[in-house]
Amino acid sequence: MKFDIQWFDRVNSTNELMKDHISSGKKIDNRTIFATHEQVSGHGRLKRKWISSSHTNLCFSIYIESKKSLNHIPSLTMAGALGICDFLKSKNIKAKVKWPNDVIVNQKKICGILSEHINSNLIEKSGLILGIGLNVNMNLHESKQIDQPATSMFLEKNIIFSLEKTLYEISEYLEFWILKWEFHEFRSLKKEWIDQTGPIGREIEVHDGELVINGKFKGYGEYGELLIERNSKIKSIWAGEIPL
Ligand code: BT5
Repeated sequence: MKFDIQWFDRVNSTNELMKDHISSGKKIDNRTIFATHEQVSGHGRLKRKWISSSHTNLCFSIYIESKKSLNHIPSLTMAGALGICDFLKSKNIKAKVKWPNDVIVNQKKICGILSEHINSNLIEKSGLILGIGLNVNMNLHESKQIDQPATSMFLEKNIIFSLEKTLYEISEYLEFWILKWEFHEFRSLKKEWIDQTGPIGREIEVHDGELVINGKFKGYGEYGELLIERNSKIKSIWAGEIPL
């Protein structure tokens, strides 16, 4: 499984570019990557802004042809996070995944992931887009523009990394986890997620907009949804944020 990496100079959002490309009936092969040197309107979940200076970090989207149901989108995000995490560990950066879509280093966010579903009747394609923002060469000043603690590979290692080479290297790690996800979805990731985000039984707090849910972390459900015990009942949580 190899990726076809296509670089763009400046786009609004690589996820949006890929969605427009597919929905307008243009040809796209499985495992195509759209990467950009500048992303001017990058976004996360709920249209939250993804901030990234031009020619500094990686912003890219991968097209994964798939007929899997929408329930499997969260675990694709998780597979992407594990791939990024393994890549960072290979650079001696102590990264950990954080539910549902982040990679963190020393309690600071280094990577955010946004997976979306797309289909086009024009070319009879149906698939998922795995959008990844990874802070590569972001400096301290740039990190202060972000409204939550953030770090980058540069801030962790004091080395400037080539963006092209970094993306190429990352694709090898993503390949490993995406293949696993294609065979057994969340089942193939569960152990690694629990190892990195445990221990089970601890108290956690999940924020979903204004809503704050407290309870005992009980692990993950069939699709990667978070399970929390409250008042002796298990609640499944599909979206939200665990504060850093
Ligand atoms: C995410 O959303 O973390 C998913 C971000 C996905 C970005 C990629 S870039 C390529 C592709 N094209 C797109 O348009 N998007 C994808 P969420 O969990 O909603 O977190 C968003 C929050 O992360 C913001 O509200 C900020 O608090 C924080 N944030 C923004 N930019 C950041 C950065 N560079 N590093 C760390 N945190 C950041």
